[in-house]
Amino acid sequence: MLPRTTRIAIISLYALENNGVRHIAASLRHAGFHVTEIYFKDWTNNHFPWPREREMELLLEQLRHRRIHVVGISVRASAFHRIASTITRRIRLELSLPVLWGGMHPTFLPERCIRQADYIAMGEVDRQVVEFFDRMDRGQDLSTCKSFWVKTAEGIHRNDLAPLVDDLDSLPFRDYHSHSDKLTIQGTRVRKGDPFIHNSEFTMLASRGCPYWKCTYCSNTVTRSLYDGLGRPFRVLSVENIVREVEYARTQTRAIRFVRFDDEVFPTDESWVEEFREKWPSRVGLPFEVLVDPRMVREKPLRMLKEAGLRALCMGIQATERVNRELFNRDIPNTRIVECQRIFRRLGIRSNLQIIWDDPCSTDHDKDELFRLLMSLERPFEVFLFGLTIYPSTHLARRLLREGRITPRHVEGESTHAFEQFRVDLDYPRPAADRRWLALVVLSNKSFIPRWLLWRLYLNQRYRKDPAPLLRLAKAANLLHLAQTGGEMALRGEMSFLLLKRWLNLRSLVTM
Ligand code: B12
Repeated sequence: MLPRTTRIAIISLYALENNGVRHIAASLRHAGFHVTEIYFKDWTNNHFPWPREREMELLLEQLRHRRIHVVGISVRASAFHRIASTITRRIRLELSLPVLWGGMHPTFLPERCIRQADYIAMGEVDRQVVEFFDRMDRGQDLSTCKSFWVKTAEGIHRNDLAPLVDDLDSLPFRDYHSHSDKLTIQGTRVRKGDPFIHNSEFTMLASRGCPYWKCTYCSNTVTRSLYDGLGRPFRVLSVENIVREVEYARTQTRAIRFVRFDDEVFPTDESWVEEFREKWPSRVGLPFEVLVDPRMVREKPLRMLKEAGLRALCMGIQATERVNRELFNRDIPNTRIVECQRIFRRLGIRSNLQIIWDDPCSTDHDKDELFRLLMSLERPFEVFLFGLTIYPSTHLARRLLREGRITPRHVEGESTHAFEQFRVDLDYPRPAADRRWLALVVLSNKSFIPRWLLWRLYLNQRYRKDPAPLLRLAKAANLLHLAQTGGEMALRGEMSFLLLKRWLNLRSLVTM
């Protein structure tokens, strides 16, 4: 291997787990580069405080102390645009280092991002990033690197995207061992070592992309058109590779109690699932959780996954039939949701049903229908409410802007909605009618409240004028339910300081 002289730092903003940073760092280390991963602050539910001056100083000190030559920043979510710009300015001003941005946000808005950074990486760049730094290391021309935009004195070089990596197994595992080259900056401290590996929860992906990719609010509508003709939109890792990654991670820690697969949708191809059922229990043996889509829920693969240790899943209902079809481009009848929940109950898999709230299209009638749909589902189930966040360049953003229903200020990047109401909380200011619906939806899944009582609350005209008492009831029920869930996790040995810190935000309690 060639001796490399370029010393690289990659910064993760407010995410200790950041897959993107971990993959990029692993690929570069694999090619012989010296890479420092810097985890700059962590996320907490609905609260992303602006970096303190001391945190900025610590970051700059570390870059100086480690004699870094070039800094990469992972700008995964658009809401981080301003924070990333501020950090970039400080690095360039105080250290005169070039800065490279990568992640979903520069992929969505390259023209805007290249104004701030010296270089941007578009889309997935596991292989191209090695070529980019290889050229930099040899002092060669960067301006023709595929998937990269490069700012030079002559102007901006905008290169086409390289094809997607088809064989995900060919990529190195995310690195969980280079402890001295991993730092976390939070408050007044710099901690060495991997900040996530000692957590009870291990997160990973079994795939990249999405087989549906048409839901208007999602990043996949953007990446799909960018990668048109450049590879399959949905790629799945082999079961063997997944199992090996967990085995490798467990050589670094004994803390892992369960695994959460963060895929857009977990693979359900039957032969793949069958192999998973054979290998996971004997070689990993940990409970795991996945995300599914109502269009792919079938009893047979789910039964096999249950046998392998699947204990809970998340499924996006998003909205009722009309809104799903007309606003989100999801053709999913309500009867399908009812059927899915029946399957989950038959198999004894805990279901977390996700709903998008605060969309500009749902009428009183739609909310009524949503409540009725939830009331018709077999209990128990969880309801996870998310506030609609409008990501730039998505089909939804473009349509709502075109129709004049939103202004550019409502689009993430300008807006930081994902920081404030990503998960809906009951105290957020909303019109009275909406607060009543929200309270009813939050109450709908609480098994300790009988359904007849819920119908009486629903029919009571008083709450239409003044939903405050209903909201108080919903808050109390939610708190009780959260305590119950937290207690169960503690009993299973899964509660960690990190999870508490992320989710126990008393100013904005998550609704479940
Ligand atoms: C899993 C996931 C999460 C997990 C992360 C788990 C983990 N271990 O990383 C969790 C639940 C923690 C999470 C949190 C959030 N997420 Co999220 N998440 C995803 C999801 C589904 C996959 C991300 C992923 O791991 N991809 C696989 C990796 C390998 O790809 P990647 O991150 O894109 O990285 C590649 C390239 O982008 C690039 N790259 C990335 N960083 C860098 C840096 C440099 C220097 C370079 C050169 C290249 C580079 O190279 C990488 C390898 O090819 C995406 C959707 C998607 N398809 O991307 C949403 C997504 C990224 N999330 C999103 C959002 C909004 C958030 C939150 C803000 C939500 C919230 N309020 O809590 C937080 C932000 C947390 C944070 N501080 O970053 C949005 C962002 C949209 C936007 N424009 O803002 C997305 C796109 C989903 C969507 N709705 O469309 N998320």
